[in-house]
Amino acid sequence: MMTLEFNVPNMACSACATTITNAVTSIDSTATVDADLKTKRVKIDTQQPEATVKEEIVAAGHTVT
Ligand SMILES: [Cu+2]
Repeated sequence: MMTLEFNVPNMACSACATTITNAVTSIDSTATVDADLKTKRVKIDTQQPEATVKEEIVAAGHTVT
């Protein structure tokens, strides 16, 4: 298990956070996602590699920086 941290600047509301959470858990059902709407940061505990998780969030329509 590894903790990743991403900036997702266009994450605006809890629906965005849910979209991101669902995207991540679709590739890793054991992942935990902690999205902070104020700081636009998403913390993810996952076994998937960083690039894979990033791709999945981008595919869900969000920009990752
Ligand atoms: Cu939203």
